[in-house]
Amino acid sequence: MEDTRKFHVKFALCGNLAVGKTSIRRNFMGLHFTRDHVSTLGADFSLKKMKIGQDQLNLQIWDMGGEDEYQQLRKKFFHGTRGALLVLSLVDRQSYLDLPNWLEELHENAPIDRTPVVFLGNKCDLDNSQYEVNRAEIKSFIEEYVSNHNLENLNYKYFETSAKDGINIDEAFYHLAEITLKFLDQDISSN
Ligand SMILES: Nc1nc2c(ncn2[C@@H]2O[C@H](COP(=O)(O)OP(=O)(O)OP(=O)(O)O)[C@@H](O)[C@H]2O)c(=O)[nH]1
Ligand SMILES: [Mg+2]
Repeated sequence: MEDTRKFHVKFALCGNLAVGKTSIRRNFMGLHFTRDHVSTLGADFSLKKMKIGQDQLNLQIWDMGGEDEYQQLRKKFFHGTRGALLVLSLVDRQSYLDLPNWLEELHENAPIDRTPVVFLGNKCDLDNSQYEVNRAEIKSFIEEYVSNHNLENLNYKYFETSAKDGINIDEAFYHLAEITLKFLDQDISSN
């Protein structure tokens, strides 16, 4: 039988204030949902082991505070990020409009051609009538970004999630972990 390979991998959860980053991390960690918004000060992190095929990923999940005033501080926390979960809230149009700023900030600190990103449209449990952004525009924004920057091999994907009801959270982390592992494999074979 093949030996289990172990990798230490850093993921970043980013996106505007109150889109649900901490709630998503908590759901992934098996913790209960809270209605209160306790804004993350600077950044916070969780550790979780994940099995992908034969491999074990020891994930460090960095959850960035969304406040503008933390931008300088976030730089430190982004360092060494191997994959990102970029979160918007479906009921907050500004969080969609600000996606380019987050991508710019991420890619100033992690190489654009080697850092896979998954996009999460969070709060999908809320009624459609409250949505301020639709799936088609999010998808076309992502497609355009991928094509403008030649990122087809990074397999960027969009998930609609609910941290409240636990919809698509595990799936999004699993997808990101799989893609990240491909790049880790390439790093090993090129060394
Ligand atoms: N209905 C619904 N509410 C959510 C969901 N996820 C988060 N919330 C609520 O949205 C608010 C903000 O959630 P947080 O997880 O603290 O957001 P955050 O992105 O970590 O915010 P900052 O740390 O301030 O940047 C809280 O009141 C949560 O209860 C969701 O999937 N559905
Ligand atoms: Mg938070």
